[in-house]
Amino acid sequence: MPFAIAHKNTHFLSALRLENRSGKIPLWLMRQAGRYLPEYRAIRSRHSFMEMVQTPKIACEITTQPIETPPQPIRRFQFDAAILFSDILVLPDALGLGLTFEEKLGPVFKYPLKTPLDLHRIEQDTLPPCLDYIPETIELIKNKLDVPLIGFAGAPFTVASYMIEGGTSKNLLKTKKWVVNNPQAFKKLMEILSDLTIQYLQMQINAGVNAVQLFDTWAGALSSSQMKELSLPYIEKIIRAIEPSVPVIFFSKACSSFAELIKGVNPQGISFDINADLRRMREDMPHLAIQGNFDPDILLGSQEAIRKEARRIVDSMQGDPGFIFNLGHGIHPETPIAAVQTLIEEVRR
Ligand code: 1CP
Repeated sequence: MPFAIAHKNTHFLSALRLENRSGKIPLWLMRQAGRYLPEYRAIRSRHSFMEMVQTPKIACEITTQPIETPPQPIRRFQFDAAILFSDILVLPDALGLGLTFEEKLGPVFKYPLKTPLDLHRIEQDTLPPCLDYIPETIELIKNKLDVPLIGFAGAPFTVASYMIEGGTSKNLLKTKKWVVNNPQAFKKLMEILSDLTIQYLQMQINAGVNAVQLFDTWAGALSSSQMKELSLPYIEKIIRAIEPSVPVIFFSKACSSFAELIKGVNPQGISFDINADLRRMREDMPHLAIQGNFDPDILLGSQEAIRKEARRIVDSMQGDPGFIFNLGHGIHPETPIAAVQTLIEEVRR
């Protein structure tokens, strides 16, 4: 296996290679550096989200949780990996779509792709230099961190859906209209995005990330034949380009439904949504790392409920050399710190 380990904490990277025999289950949480943390909210009250992401010192501080500043999760919770503080939508922002994050609305693009005629606006062979803050941030982080750093990008379909919808959408109907009425133009969009995503991830790898996660949150909006024809080939292209240098973990809220298809494009690991029975998934995919899949809603419940569900997942994957504990989706901003503490304690027991 080509992936080098240069950290004191090796559990996460060895689990990705299915070689974790330490008895310790590696653990990190999607959105672990986000809004549930009071210190995140304190910084956020002084800056816009994009300012935070685009200022390497701030993005580094949020990712690495330095020991000098009071409670920060890597130190407080001892996660086994950190994830770059950024967003899947910074790539379309760099392509000129004008991203802001608005209270209650979430991400909003000022210049969405309204029709296939807009494709010419984003067509380019190389990454815009305005993304240079990303490697700068990663280099700062790497100097501070003693756990592996995860880089990431959105998968082309999920990123395209935001570019077409102009922001968050319940049913992705504008996107589905493109898919149905203009499949050729949609493929063109996926081609542009997959080529740029490969460059974007390679830039992160060159700057020092140790693994990458590809987020295809909304893939479940596609039928399986649409997934096969319009999305999967581009995911496969990205994985093939990236895997020789670092492992790729694929995440979607639809991983349970598309498990067989995703397995077929050979990511090193799959991060499962809450619906998956991980032990069954392990029987179906003995050679992939499996990450997941604690229901983040349960973190809003009682301590006993949290302990019980954590125990159930840990018991079902006990001794598995390729298991990484995570949530089935990002942590809710309302999650109490004590709930995260309880979850981690129970997994570590
Ligand atoms: O207002 C704020 O403070 C912004 C909140 C926030 C944060 C903390 C957003 C806006 N993005 C992030 C960070 C983020 N986003 C990370 C890195 C940090 C970490 O994990 O700790 C990552 C990996 C993401 C990825 C992301 N962004 C996804 C894929 C994962 C997922 O949660 O499904 C998606 C869909 C986005 C879009 C996005 N960005 C922000 C929000 C609130 C959303 C979701 C909007 C929606 O539901 O449509």
